[in-house]
Amino acid sequence: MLTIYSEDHRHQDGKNELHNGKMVPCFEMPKRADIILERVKTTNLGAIIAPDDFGIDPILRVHDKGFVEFMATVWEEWCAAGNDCEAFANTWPTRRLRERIPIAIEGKIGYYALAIETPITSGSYKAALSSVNVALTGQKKIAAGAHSAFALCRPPGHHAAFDQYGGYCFFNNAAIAAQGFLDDGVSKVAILDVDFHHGNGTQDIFYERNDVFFTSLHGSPDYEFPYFLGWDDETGRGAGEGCNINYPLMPGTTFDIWFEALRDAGKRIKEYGAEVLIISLGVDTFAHDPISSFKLQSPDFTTYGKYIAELGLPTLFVMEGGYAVEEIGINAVNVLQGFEEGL
Ligand code: OKP
Ligand code: ZN
Repeated sequence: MLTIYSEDHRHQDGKNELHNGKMVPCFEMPKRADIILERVKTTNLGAIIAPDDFGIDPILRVHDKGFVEFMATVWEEWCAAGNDCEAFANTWPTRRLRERIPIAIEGKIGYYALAIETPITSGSYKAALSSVNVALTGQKKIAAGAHSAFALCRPPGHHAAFDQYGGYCFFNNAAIAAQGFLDDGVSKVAILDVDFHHGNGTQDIFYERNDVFFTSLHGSPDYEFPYFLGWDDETGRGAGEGCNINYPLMPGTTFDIWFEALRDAGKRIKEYGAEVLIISLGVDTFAHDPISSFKLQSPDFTTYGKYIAELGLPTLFVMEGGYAVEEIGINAVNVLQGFEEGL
């Protein structure tokens, strides 16, 4: 399987995040991609190529223009306001406040942020653009006839909504790739999100559409981030009714329960009639992940990769989360190797 990778992910290198009341080193760190890349190499998964540059037009197909402009200028505005540290939001347009975009950057950042943990740094925008290019390069390879590709994206993307960043995500790489397939002539795309966290951003972007089917297995929002979306009564709206399926699962969920949900999701993808599949590949379902609570073991990733291949669809793997850094390469590449075994 072909891997797409860019060194530019290094430009997102936040120092700290607020976790359980303390500032701790960011879980989402450059080493995550380094370890995955190393595993791709040692397992001889296949060729590794650098991405092409697609500019911002494909991003504007799924994200708000004001939001993309904010991402491009936030660091400059943050520094111009006299700050000499990473940028965080601290105020939000919550219930009964107005959703009007303030002029001051401290207000604007709260308008566009969905959570507090993600530091915006001098290189965030550059890294986010490179991650989009990695996903789109994989998408183009598949559109040109490849059966699969691995977009080694970093930073991740599935929490990034139409006009919001957060949860370590800036632009929604998987959503941009899905729109890329549609723009290249595919009529039905499915996105299967296996990250431990609900893909609220992807759901948000396609909620009222029937050309992208979104399904996600994740820790129930009653207990886990992003807390405010991801229940099983969220099935899509308008034309999108029936094209969104969530599998909220209890903390402590083991592989047998998880895999049963995955097989149900797979069945729904087939029923939908998807022509192409995108996997939002988070491996934070691993038992030893430091911020998650599922119980998958490394061999389980191979098992489910094999099942994904049995769906018989051209498949783009888009890297999302996974914070047990030493094992992230084994777990992510196990999925890809399982997929190849299942062909
Ligand atoms: C990004 B991705 C844990 C708080 C978690 C943010 C998690 C973002 C996960 N106490 N806060 O889906 O892997
Ligand atoms: Zn996650």
